Amino acid sequence: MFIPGFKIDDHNDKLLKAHQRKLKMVSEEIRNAENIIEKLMQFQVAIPSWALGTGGTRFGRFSGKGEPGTLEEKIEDIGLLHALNRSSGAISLHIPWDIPRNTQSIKALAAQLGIRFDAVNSNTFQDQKDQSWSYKFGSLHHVDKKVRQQAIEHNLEVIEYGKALGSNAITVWLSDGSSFPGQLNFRKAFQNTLESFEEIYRRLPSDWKMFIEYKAFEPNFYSMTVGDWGQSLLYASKLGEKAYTLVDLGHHLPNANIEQIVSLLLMEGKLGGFHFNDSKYGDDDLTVGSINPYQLFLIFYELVEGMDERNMNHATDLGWMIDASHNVKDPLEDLLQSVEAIKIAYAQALLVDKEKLKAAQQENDVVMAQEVLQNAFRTDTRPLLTEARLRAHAAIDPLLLFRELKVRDELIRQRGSVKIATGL
Ligand code: PSV
Ligand code: MN
Ligand code: MN
Repeated sequence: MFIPGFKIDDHNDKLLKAHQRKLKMVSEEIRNAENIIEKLMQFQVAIPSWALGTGGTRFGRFSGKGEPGTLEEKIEDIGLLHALNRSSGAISLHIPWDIPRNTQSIKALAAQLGIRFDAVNSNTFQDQKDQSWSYKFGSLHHVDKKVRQQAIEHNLEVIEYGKALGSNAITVWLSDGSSFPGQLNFRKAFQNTLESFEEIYRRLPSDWKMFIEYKAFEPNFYSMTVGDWGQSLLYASKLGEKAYTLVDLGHHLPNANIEQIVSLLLMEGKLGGFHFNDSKYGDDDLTVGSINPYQLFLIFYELVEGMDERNMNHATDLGWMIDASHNVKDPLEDLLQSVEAIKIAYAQALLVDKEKLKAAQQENDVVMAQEVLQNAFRTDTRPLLTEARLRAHAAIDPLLLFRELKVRDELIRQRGSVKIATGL
C-alpha cells in the first residue's frame, strides 16, 4: 500500500487552522521554537523489523490481521509509517528472523521509501534449524569453544549482511547467563565472552560501531553475563573505540536511575545507542511513554545536555531505535505512538533552560532546579512536532490519518486476515 501525497495534503488542509492556532500559542511561550522544529525534522527513529507483527508473551500470541509476512512487506510497513510521520526513516534488522536474501532489491525498495538500514542485530539466543551446536547453555560465553565459534561466525555473517545493505553498526544482545548458583564461573564466562567479542570486533569494518546491549535478567534469572551497564562498559572499554554500550530502557532492575547511567556513559564517550520502550515491571516492551513519560523526559534531558557538551549531532551520533512489541494494539498504530512519545520528550528536553538550571545547581537551589525541569516537561510541545511534520510533508495527525485511510483494512485486503510475521 502506498499513501499518495494528495491524501496527506487533504488531511492537512482540514487540520491546518487549528494547528496554526496552537503553534502560535506555544511559540509565544518559548524562546527557541524555530530551533526545536528544525531539530525535530532531522531526528529519525529506527523501527525494528520484529515490531511490525503482533508480539506475544510466553503464554501465547494472538496474531493480528494483515501483518507483514516477508521482509519486503515489513519495509513497506515502515514506509507507511515514514510517509505518515517522516520520522521513521530507518529499519533495524534482526538476523536470522529477517534475512535479506536479495540485498539489491531490498536496498532499492528501502531507498525508494526513504528508509536506511540502522544497526543489524545478531541472534544467538535461539537455536536455528540445521545449527550444529545448541545455545541452551549460552553462546559467546559457552564453556565449549565450538559453540562460541559458531556464535562468533553468526555475528560475522550478520556484519556481512549489514555491509551489503549499507548499515554501519551491529547490536549484540546475549541471553547468556545462569539460572542457578554454581552453574557458572563468572570470571570464566566473562573472559570467554570477551575473547569472542574480540574476534568479532577484529572483523568489524573500520567505519562500523559495535553496540553491546546489557540486560539484568531474563531469560536467565540468577546471572546475566552482560547484565548491567558496568559489564557492558567493561567489555566496550576493553574492546576499543568502535565498541559502545547500548541502553535498552527495559533492561534494568526496578527503579534504576537510567538518566544517571546515560549521563555517565556519555561523559565517557561510550554511549552508542538506545532501544526505547516502556515498562512497569521488567522488560515489558510497552509503547514508549505509555507508563513513565517523566523518566523518558529526564533521560532525554541528560542526552541533550551530554551530547551538547561533547558537540555531538543529536540526529546522527547515537543509534535511536524502538524495541517494543506486545499483544494488544495494532503494531503500526503502536509504533506511531512510540515515535511521537520519543519526539515529545526530545522537544521537552530541548526546551529546558540550561543556564537557569546550571545556576540553580550552583546555588544548591533545589526548588528552582525542579521548577526549571518541570516547566519544560509540562509544556505541550506537540504543536512543534506537528509543525516539523508539516514542513516535512507528513501528516498533521498521523494516527488519525492512518485510521481515516483505513490502512489496516487495506493491508488485510492485500495480505489476508491471518498472517504470522516471521521470526516471532
Ligand atoms: C532482548 O530482550 C531484546 O531487548 C534485545 O534487543 C533483542 O535483540 C530484542 O529484545 C528482540 O527480542
Ligand atoms: Mn533491546
Ligand atoms: Mn528487551
